[in-house]
Amino acid sequence: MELKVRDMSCGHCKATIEKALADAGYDDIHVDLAKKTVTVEGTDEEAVRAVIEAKGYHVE
Ligand SMILES: [Cu+2]
Repeated sequence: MELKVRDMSCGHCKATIEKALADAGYDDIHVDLAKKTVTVEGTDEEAVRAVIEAKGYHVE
């Protein structure tokens, strides 16, 4: 799935979100800072959203 996370702005944001999702057991994580998107394997959008929002970011 692909989620829009507009408040990612730099490599630190990218690393934080990648690590949080990896720690939560997700694979194939791709963060695109230019497009402000997070792509990850899986179908439970609410669960992925919770992981990202726990780090202080906002998923649209
Ligand atoms: Cu940042």
